[in-house]
Amino acid sequence: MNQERSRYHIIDRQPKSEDILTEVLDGLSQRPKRLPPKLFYDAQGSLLFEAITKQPEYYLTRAEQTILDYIQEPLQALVPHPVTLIELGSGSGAKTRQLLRHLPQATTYVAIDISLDALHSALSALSQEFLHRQFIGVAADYGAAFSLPQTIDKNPKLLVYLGSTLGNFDPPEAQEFLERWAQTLSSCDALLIGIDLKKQASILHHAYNDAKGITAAFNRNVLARINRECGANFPVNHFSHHAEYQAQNGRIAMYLVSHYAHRVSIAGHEFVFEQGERILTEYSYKYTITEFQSLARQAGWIPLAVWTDPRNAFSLHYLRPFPKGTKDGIHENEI
Ligand code: SAH
Ligand code: AVI
Repeated sequence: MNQERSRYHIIDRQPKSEDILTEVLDGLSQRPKRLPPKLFYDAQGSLLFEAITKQPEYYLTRAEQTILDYIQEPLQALVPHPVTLIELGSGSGAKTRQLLRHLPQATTYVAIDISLDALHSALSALSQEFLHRQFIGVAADYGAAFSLPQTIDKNPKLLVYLGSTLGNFDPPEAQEFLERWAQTLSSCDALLIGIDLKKQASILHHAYNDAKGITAAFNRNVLARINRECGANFPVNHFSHHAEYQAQNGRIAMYLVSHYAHRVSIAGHEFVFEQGERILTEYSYKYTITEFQSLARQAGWIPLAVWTDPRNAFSLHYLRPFPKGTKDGIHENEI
């Protein structure tokens, strides 16, 4: 046990329950009511997400893993030697395992995830498989003001953000998020990011409405979590999962729909629900390759490579920050 513990180190900067309560009260005071998707990922939610990735309808994970496998050689050549991998929203670490196998030059791996349970199980497994690498976990909200641990080495960095998790931000927030990382990193560093592609609406619809109802359970679990952690009394089984593709915005929108009119109390605050009223729990934006590259450029990144799976369902992009003091990667005195 001690030996296992010593193989990785976790810095716990998880949001506190009062911060979660504040976000819940703020979100439910908006019209329409909303809850931030980061609340999905308690221990149970992380397991349910893993189960989603195994559903036949949820093509995203398999498509991205296919790409990761077939780009082993070009990726190894593009990525600096040695390199520190910094992964945002690492989840179960299944894709990290592929990356660590493909990138022997990755001497240090830093995982940043809001779910402490997911971090422990991923880092425990990875650190037992890759004995000669350094493993650090940071349990934190990467959307809040966030700094990298001071203890990480000075090697060039590869920021890794997979699963199309960027799509859970609205495009302006996504741009701001990418801008923040472009400013934090240097022009020797790089970003490897997975982005789900726009496609036929029915494929997207089924991916977020799987036949076994795992996505529905994942969606409803957020209410069970709020009941437990914020002292609320949501009648969880009286909310239905609803996910639809909103083509005009290029996004999946996921809601919880109240079956009847009722009141919910949360830590002494009361919220009225009408019959059929919806809580927005998640957007999942889809991009074309050109749309994503244009967003990334506006955020200070130069696209260097992009790969897709054989069905063109998913894209994986490799980018570098613009050198400091340049615009669009061109020195200002050259413009
Ligand atoms: N990268 C994995 C997991 C994607 S699921 C994959 O591609 O399969 C999204 C992951 O991001 C979860 O592990 C979740 O806990 C984490 N996450 C979501 N919002 C977050 C936030 N604001 N800060 C840190 N981690 C977050
Ligand atoms: C983590 N994120 C990219 C997933 C997605 O597809 O937007 C979360 C998810 N929501 C429902 N199914 C999966």
